[in-house]
Amino acid sequence: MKMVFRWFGEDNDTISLKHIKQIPGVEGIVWALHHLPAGEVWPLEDIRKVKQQADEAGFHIDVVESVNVHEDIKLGLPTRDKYIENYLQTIKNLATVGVKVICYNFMPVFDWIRTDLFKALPDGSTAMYYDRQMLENMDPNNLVKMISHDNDFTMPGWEPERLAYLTDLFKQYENVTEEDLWDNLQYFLERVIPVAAEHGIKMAIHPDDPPWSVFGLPRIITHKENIQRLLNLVDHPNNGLTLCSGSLGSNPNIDIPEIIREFADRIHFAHIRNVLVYDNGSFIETSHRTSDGTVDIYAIVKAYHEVNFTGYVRPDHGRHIWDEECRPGYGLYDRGMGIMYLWGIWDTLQRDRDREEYENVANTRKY
Ligand SMILES: [Mn+2]
Repeated sequence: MKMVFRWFGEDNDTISLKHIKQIPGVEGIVWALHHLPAGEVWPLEDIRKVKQQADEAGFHIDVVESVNVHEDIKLGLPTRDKYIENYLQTIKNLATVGVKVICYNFMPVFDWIRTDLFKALPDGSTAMYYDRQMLENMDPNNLVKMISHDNDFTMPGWEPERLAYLTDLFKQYENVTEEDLWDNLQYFLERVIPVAAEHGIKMAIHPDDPPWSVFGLPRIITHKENIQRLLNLVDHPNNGLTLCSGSLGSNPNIDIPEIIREFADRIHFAHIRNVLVYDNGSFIETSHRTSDGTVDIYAIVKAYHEVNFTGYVRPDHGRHIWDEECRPGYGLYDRGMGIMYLWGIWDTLQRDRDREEYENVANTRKY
């Protein structure tokens, strides 16, 4: 696995590249041009600027997260062709600096959803929390007010220009079914995958977070069968996944190691993190350690090791610990510890495998 770390850019992140450099084994930053609204072409000049910053710090910029998909594409409006053209141009521009993977998602209106960004855990740290009961009766406008009141950062997926039209957007989605969304995703992928492939870029869709319908909006990247359907929409190696253990893990019925084994060659990017799912279906993000949550992180890393995973991996979110002031979910400390937990499992598995192979060779020599 190739370890990478999400970085929101100069003046847009509390964490410096210098600090990221001190986390063992991190080779690249996962980045985006966060100042651009979805649908716009990413200018070469801006892309090269990030490339240069990464070069100076000794990082690659192979993975972009996210190039957001304009709502008109998800809605299947006639204007989508213009936005798809822009998307293709962004792909071409990203290819010029050697980008290899583009993470994106196809969730209507909202990206990820939480009800509390700083919920206290028993150890005194805070983490992002999703209250399932609270959301069932909630007006989406109130959630937006609450979430933006809670923090000072513009968060990916919650850009103000998008949310200002919330009521309009909901109206537009009123008659959009899951099947419509599948059709619109297929239309998008049929145009994007050939161009991405031609430019050496793998598209990696992020599962819906959480993986079920919220506020009555359709959601489709939600479980194994639908992942299979997504891969079949355009059956090409460059049509792949960002497998997020935290998103899928908030549904405890999903067998993530099984998904890893089955779709290994289509997983281009792995997000690894843990969540603790309560009996009532609400969940909170926890440390990466298996025993702290519901997701078996050990079994997940083991599955990646078994399939000889050579794709990119990042710790996804972390708790806010040691009084760190940071973007919700994106502090330095807990994600740094998460990486060391992942390396600990990986290195142990690797050492065991090396020893087994050595012993096999030694045994063969004996006879
Ligand atoms: Mn994720």
